[in-house]
Amino acid sequence: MNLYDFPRAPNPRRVKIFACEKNIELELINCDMAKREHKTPEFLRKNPSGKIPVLELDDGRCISESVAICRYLESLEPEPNLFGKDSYESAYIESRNRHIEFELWTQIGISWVNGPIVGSLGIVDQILEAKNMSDKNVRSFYDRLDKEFASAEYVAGNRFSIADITLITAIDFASEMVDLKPQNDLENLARWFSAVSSRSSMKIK
Ligand SMILES: N[C@@H](CCC(=O)N[C@@H](CS)C(=O)NCC(=O)O)C(=O)O
Repeated sequence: MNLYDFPRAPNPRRVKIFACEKNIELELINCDMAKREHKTPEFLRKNPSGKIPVLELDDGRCISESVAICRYLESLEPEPNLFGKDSYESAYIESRNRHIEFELWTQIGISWVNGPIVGSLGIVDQILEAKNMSDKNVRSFYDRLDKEFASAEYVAGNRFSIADITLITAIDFASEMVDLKPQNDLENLARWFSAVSSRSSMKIK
C-alpha cells in the first residue's frame, strides 16, 4: 500500500503514527506540496479534495481523509485497538476525536493560513483579525484540555487511542509551525504530552 506523504505535513503524520502503532508498513510516496503536486489532475483523480494523505491500495483504489484511512488500517490489523472495543467506547473515542478535529485543528488551521509562513508564499489574502481570534481559541482549548486531563489519563479516558494521535500531531504542528505552544502553566496537559511523546511512534515526522 502506498501513502501519499510530504515531510512535516501533519495529517499524513497522523496516519504514519497510526500505522507504526499497528506495525503496518506503508510505502511512502513523496507528494511535493511546494510544487503543488497535490493539485495536479492526476492527483485529483486519487483525491478530488487535493489534499494528503491518500492511501493507494495495491489494486489502485484510493482512500482519502486521515480517519478513514486509519479505520481501514484498523480493519486490516485490529490490534492494538485504537478506535474502541465496544459500542460505547467506539462512540466516545469518535466524539473526542471530533472535538479535537473540529474545535482545535480548525482553529490551528486558521492561525496557520493567516500566519507568517503562509503569508510569505503570497498565495492568500490574509485576515489578521481571524488569526487573532483563532490564536485565542487555540489557547482557550489548551486551558480546557488541561482541566480535562486532571481526571483523564488520555484524550478518551484511560487508554491511548486515535484521539491522542489527533491531539499530539495538532500540538506539535501548532508549536513548531504556528507559534502556538501550550502555555507553560498547564501541568496536566504537559503530563499527557510528555507521556504520549515518549512513545516510539512519535519519532515519526
Ligand atoms: N481532513 C483531512 C485534512 C487533510 C489536509 O488538510 N492535508 C493538508 C496537508 S497536512 C493538505 O493537503 N493541504 C493542502 C490543501 O488544503 O490544499 C484529513 O484528515 O486527512
